[in-house]
Amino acid sequence: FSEMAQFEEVSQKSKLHPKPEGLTLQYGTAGFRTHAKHLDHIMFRMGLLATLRSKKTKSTIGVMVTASHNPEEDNGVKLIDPMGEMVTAMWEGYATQLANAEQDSLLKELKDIIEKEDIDMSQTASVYVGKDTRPSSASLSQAVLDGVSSLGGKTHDYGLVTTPQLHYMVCCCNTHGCYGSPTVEGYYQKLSQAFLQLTQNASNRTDDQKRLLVDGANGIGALKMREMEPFLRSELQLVLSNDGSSGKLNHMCGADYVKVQQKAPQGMNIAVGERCCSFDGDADRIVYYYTDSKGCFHLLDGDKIATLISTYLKELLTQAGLNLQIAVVQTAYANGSSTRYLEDVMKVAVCCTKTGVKHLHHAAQEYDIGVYFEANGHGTVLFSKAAQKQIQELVKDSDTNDERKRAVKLLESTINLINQTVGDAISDMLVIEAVLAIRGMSVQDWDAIYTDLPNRQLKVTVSDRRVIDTTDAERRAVTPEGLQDAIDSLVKKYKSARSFVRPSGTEDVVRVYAEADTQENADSLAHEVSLAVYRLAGGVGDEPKSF
Ligand code: G16
Repeated sequence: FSEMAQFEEVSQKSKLHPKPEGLTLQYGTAGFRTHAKHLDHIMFRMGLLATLRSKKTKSTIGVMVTASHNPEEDNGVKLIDPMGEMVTAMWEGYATQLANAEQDSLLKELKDIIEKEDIDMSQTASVYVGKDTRPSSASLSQAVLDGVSSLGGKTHDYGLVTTPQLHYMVCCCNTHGCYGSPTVEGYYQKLSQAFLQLTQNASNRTDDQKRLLVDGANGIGALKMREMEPFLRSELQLVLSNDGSSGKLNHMCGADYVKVQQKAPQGMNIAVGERCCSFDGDADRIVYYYTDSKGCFHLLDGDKIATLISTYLKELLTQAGLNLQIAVVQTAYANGSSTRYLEDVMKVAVCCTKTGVKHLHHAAQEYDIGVYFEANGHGTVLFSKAAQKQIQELVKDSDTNDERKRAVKLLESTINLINQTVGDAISDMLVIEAVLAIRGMSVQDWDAIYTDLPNRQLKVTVSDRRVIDTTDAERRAVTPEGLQDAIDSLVKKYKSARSFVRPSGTEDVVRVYAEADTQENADSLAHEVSLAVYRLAGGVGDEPKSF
C-alpha cells in the first residue's frame, strides 16, 4: 500500500463509521465514555490512532472496549501504551482531536498528528484489542479492528478479557515475554504460581478461612474467575455470585455500587462475618466487606487495601534488611483516617493526585515501591527496576540467613502476583488473600487497623459540568465563583469535616464528597454541598435530595 492508497482506504472505510454531526466528546478520566449508540465512529478512529501510536513507538498498543463501572447501555474505550500503562496526556489530546473531527476533515486531522509526531508511515503496526461483556462491545470492537486494518496495522483480537488482562498482554508482548506470556492462560499461570508460593507460607488454614464470596458485577471478571479457579488448586475457595447468568451488568452490584451505597450487593447470601469482595464491570477495581453480628456493614475499600499491602511490604523489607522507600499514592477521596494512619503510625510518605489511575500511576513511579489505590478500589503496586534488582539479587545470595531469605522470597513472589501495569481486581484479590493468609489475619483484624471517618458521596446533574474547575489535586474548586467559599463555610459547621466537588470524567455529573465525625453529619454536609453546587454551578432537574 502506498501512503496515498492508505489514506484513500481510511477515507472510504470511515464512511461506514460516520460521526454524528456536531457531537463532541472528550477523552476523560479513563478514555471516552458515553451511551454506546454514540461511539461507533470513536472506535474506528481510536483504531486509527492506536495504529499511529504503534508506528510511533514501534511497539504493540492496546485498545480496550469497555465502560467499566458505567451502566450497561454505556460503553467506552481506553488506549494502552507499550508498557501496559495508560496512553500519555499528549496522545489523549490527539484522541480528542481525532474523535471530534467532522467527517470531511478526518484525514486532515490524521495527517496533522502524523506530521506533529513525525511518524514513519512505512513502519509496521500492531494493536491488541479486547472487550467486556456489554451487548454493544462486539460491534464496537469490530469498529476498532476496522480502523486498525484500514491503516494497514496488524490486529490480535483477544475477545472477552478483563481490562487489566489486556494491559498485561501488551506489556508481555513489548517486553518479549519478560513480563510473562501474552495469553490468558499465561496470565493465570503466572498469577496462580505466585499465589500458591505465597500461601505455602501460611499456617494450615481451614476451608472456612479459604472461603471468599465474590460478586462479579455480572461482568467479565466473573467469567475470568471461573476460568482461573482450577489454577488455584482449592487454596482459595470461591463462591461466585452475580456471574452474569441472570442479572444486569453493574446493576445493584459491583464495586462501584458497594462503595458508593456502602451496602452489600444484591444477589449475594452473606453470613455474619464472612469475607466478601466485589469486582467492577471490567475487573480493574475491587472492594472487600463483611457484615457483623449486629447487622452492621463494614467496607474495606482501596484505602484499607493500600494500608494492608503497604504494612505487609514494609514488614518484609525490614526482615529482608532492604532499605527501599515505600510511598502510598491516594486521591482526594482517600478517607482522612487512612491518610493519618499511613503518615503518623506507619510513617510512610503519602502523596495525593487527581482522580484517574493514570495520575496515580505516574506519581507511584517516583518511588522504590509505590503503592497506589483510589478509595474506589482501583490500584496496584509499582516496584522500580532498581528495587526489583536488589530483591532478585538477594534471593540468589546463598549467604542470606533464613529469616532474610524467607522475607525476600515472599517479596519476589508478591512482585510476580501483582499486575504492575494497572489496577487489577483479580491480582489485587489474590494479593490480599495471600497477605491475610500469611499474617494469619481475618477480615475483621484487617478492618481494625484504623476506623474510617463516616463519609458520603453524591452526584449532582448540572447543564455543563465543565463550569467547575479545580486545583490542589481536585480538593478545591476555582470556578464557579463563590462555590469554594460556600463549601468552606459549610465544612466549618461540622467536626472533623472535609468536602470537595469535581466534575466526573466518566459520567455526565458533578461528584460531591463529604466526611465528618458522624454519618448523620457526613450525610448532611454532602447534601448541603450538593445544594451549593446545584445553585452555583447550573443544576438541572429537581434540587438534590439528601441520601
Ligand atoms: C474510572 C477510572 C478511575 C476513576 C473512576 C471514576 O474507573 O479508571 O480512575 O476513579 O473512573 O472517575 P470519575 O470520578 O472521573 O468519573 P473505571 O473503573 O470506571 O474505569
